[in-house]
Amino acid sequence: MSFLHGINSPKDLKQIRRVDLPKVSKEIRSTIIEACSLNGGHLGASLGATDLIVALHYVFNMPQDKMIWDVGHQAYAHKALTGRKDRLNTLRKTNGLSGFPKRDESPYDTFGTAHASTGISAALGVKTAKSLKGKKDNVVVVVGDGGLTGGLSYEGLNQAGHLKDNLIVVLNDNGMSIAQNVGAITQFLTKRASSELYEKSRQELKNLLSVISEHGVPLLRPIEKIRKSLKSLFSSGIFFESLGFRYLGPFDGHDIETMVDVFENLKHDENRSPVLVHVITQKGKGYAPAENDPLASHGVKPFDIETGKSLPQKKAQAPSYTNVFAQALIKCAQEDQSIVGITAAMSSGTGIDLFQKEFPNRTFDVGIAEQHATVFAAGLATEGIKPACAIYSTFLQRAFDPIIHDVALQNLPVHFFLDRSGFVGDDGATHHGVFDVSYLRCIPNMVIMAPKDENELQHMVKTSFEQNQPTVVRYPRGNGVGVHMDETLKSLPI
Ligand SMILES: Cc1ncc(C[n+]2csc(CCOP(=O)(O)OP(=O)(O)O)c2C)c(N)n1
Repeated sequence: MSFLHGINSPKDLKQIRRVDLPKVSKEIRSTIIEACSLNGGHLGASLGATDLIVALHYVFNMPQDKMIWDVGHQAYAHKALTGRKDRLNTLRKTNGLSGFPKRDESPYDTFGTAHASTGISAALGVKTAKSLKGKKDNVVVVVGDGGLTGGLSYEGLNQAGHLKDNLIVVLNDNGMSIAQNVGAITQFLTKRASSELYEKSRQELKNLLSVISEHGVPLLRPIEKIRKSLKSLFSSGIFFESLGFRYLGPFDGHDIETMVDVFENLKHDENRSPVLVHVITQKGKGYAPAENDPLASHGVKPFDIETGKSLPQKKAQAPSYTNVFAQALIKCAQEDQSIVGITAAMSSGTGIDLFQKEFPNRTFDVGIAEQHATVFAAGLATEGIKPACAIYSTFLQRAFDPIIHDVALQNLPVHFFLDRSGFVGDDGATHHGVFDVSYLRCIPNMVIMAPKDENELQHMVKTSFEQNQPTVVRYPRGNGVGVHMDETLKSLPI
């Protein structure tokens, strides 16, 4: 019997017995796998978030209650449960479903997303608007641990802790961004590190206790109190609690029954403070090839369901622009020790992973933080370091002010390499790199280059590092045109 067949809106989902919800998840996963096997897409994140999405839609009353997805690449199950299951196989196709939430696609898509770390701010806006109108509807935002590396998330948390409205933030923590997540906050979230510390302190306390009891001092109760506060000190909860949030978790994000209980409690919550629900999920959950290779499963090309292997593509006649950039960067860095590579959580997409293999100590993955990457690079440049900031054209939009204020006005030689300039295809409007020429040309002191082919790209990489001022090289997604590649890099006249 198919459960999903009869679900045309979240109302239908609510008719299903709780114990059967895992079966619904399983069916949704099969639909997602099938859709991605045809069109490609964000497979791993969507499979990982499916149980969470089923629990959220089971409890809350969408679309009156509101649900917002940070990035939104993980929301395929949300699309399946909100009347779009039969169109999932059109995902990312012309006239098909968008790969991200989109307001004009469905009343259940509260807010359009795709660029990371906007979710908390948007949800806080929606929640505040509801309160201004005297409405008590719930507003839930789901943000990944990757999305939490972006500074905008903290601007949202900061105001939410201040406004004290009962916004529900669900942290979907799978330890991954596209690649392994990086940064101090990520380590803080990783319970392993904190529990080691906690265990050590607990052991020391136990030793102390045995010494004290030998002397017959009845100190058991105060010491138990210290033990409890130690536990909270070493849990990731303290971070959010100090920002004015209540912290619940961490919960198993694949245990639907528990999540339903947690969300039921929060649904009628009259507390005047925001809450963070921490759930631990596994990227690619339920599909072995995706579980085994979560990095590759983040964004997949059409594949064979049985093996998980990509379907054979037409053999490329020329190297990709990404690869040509990476090889040229490596060549330049072999000659010039001052060159470093910077990526904002896109090491494989930008080719910085190849640079990292050669120069691990000269590579910086700053997290999903393009704005920070730009100012960090400007700081490096003041000390004579030559930063190569490899960022997709669409994501550099976020760094518009730092490019002007921190880089260009100080005429600092920061070198931007904009992959995915121009149209990008399947990811759609939010990802097209079509604004960079307009938003960069108006900025003083910038040299902007666009190669006509892959050979010219490699020379432009060298040329960039010879300029004592900011430079940008923009190049498209995909493969070059197949021209002869010069062995030696040369300087081009500006
Ligand atoms: C501003 C911005 N930079 C880069 C990206 C590319 N990107 C898409 S998803 C993703 C990782 C998101 O990690 P997380 O939020 O933890 O979600 P997960 O895929 O692990 O579920 C990145 C870096 C983006 N969407 N937005």
